[in-house]
Amino acid sequence: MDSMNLSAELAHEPALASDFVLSGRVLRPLSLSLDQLRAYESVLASPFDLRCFTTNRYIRRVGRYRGVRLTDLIAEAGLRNEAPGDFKRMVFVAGAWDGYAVTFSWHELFNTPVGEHALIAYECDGEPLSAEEGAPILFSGADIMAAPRHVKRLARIDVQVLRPL
Ligand SMILES: Nc1nc2c(c(=O)[nH]1)N[C@H]1C(S)=C(S)[C@@H](COP(=O)(O)O)O[C@H]1N2
Ligand SMILES: [Mo]
Repeated sequence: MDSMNLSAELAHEPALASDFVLSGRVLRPLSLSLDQLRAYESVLASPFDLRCFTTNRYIRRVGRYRGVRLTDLIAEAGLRNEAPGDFKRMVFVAGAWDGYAVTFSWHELFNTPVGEHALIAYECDGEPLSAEEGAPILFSGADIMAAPRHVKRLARIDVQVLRPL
């Protein structure tokens, strides 16, 4: 599915659903509620400054998110490599209910320190985050600018294999 379709489809979802799915080029698609997410092994992120990439406006200091590593969920779903080397062109498109989306690549997640710090967060400073507050939030704690990937109300992670040139 391309990102335009992703936005159109998600924009019609009823308000404040908090389940998200991991689907696309996987063996076992996952659909998880916030409660199910809480049952996984979790990690604690470091506080960070949130600054808007587009406007350069400082937004706020964000506390310590707790969440599940994206790589753990990908491992559970299992990647579907149909041809040798497919994973080298594999991307993870993470979209929210409002159509906002960011990408990760397979190499970035599994072959750089980014993967260790890419979390799907459901708690901040020990307090549960509600859907109204943005949960689940996909957050990339190893991004080096104060405008990290930070997707509120994550709805879907779609695993795609890009065409070679
Ligand atoms: N779902 C979703 N997540 C999003 C956005 C958005 O529009 N939708 N905007 C991003 C941008 S551009 C910024 S700067 C921050 C804003 O965070 P705030 O809404 O808590 O101020 O969230 C990011 N996450
Ligand atoms: Mo932003």
